[in-house]
Amino acid sequence: MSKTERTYIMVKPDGVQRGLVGAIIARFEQRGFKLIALKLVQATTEHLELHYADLKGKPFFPGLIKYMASGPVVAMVWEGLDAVKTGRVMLGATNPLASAPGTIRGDYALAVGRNICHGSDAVDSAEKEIKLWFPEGLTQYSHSQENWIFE
Ligand code: IDP
Ligand code: MG
Repeated sequence: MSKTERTYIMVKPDGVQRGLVGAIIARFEQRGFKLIALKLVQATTEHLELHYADLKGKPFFPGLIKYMASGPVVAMVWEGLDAVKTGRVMLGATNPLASAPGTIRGDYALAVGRNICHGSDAVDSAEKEIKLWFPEGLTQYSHSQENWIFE
């Protein structure tokens, strides 16, 4: 766990279509995380198959890839203390019906196959996902609120 831990967060096509991009960004900003990268991308099937390589073979895999390619996604990198685990807590459980109210999925979604937002599940998968979605690299800047967010 470090102040500069990074996680890959992605608003899925349903989150974009439902106008939830701003609400999701606001939650990470307000929590104190630093925005490191952000872009709107129409991902290819090949790219999504790499992103979800661990799930290849699951019965829902073809539907998942089709869903994720059905419109643009918003790809983001957020940095801060325990960003990966905290990002997952903010997202809620994979199945929105099991996600606590107050979480992103628990507030905005109902179906596991339309759960509006992705978040890395471990530091090593975050590193892989950040490289996959941002091969161009990330922007460096200092965050003026840092001394108010951390001791
Ligand atoms: P996660 O997104 O919470 O990490 P994963 O198990 O990595 O969950 O699954 C990736 C995505 O695949 C989920 O967010 C969800 O959109 C989809 N998914 C997972 N399980 C199912 C299922 O049983 N039916 C349909 N889609 C599923
Ligand atoms: Mg996952």
